[in-house]
Amino acid sequence: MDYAYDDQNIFARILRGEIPNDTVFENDHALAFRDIRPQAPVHVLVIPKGAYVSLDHFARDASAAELAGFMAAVAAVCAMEGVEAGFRAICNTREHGHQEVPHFHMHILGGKPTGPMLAV
Ligand code: DGP
Repeated sequence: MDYAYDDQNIFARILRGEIPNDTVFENDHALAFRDIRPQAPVHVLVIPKGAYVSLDHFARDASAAELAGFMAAVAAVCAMEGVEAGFRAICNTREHGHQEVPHFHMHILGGKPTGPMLAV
């Protein structure tokens, strides 16, 4: 699999500080910020700072420190955002997964029941 990375994608530009974002949490390897089109009271995107296009790319090529840093950011967001009642984590991937932004991101959605897993 060739994971060609477009460094002009919107999240790459956010990471470079070219576009503002509503940051929730940041560490050495990940950034978490509010989705611009929230679909739940809590809708946070967690992204790695490295150039990874998708979950499978990140899972294959990220270092142990990057993997740990990303998961630490997920834990921090969940602790900060009051999702004790539960949440949904989504990683849309490529065409069949309806991925719009080609930089790996995990949606954390919560603050209300999120419905059945898929509506196709
Ligand atoms: P998807 O690639 O389909 O998993 O979703 C991309 C999400 O990114 C979508 O929910 C909207 C969000 N988004 C797109 N552009 C921006 C932006 O400039 N800022 C923020 N905060 N979110 C964005």
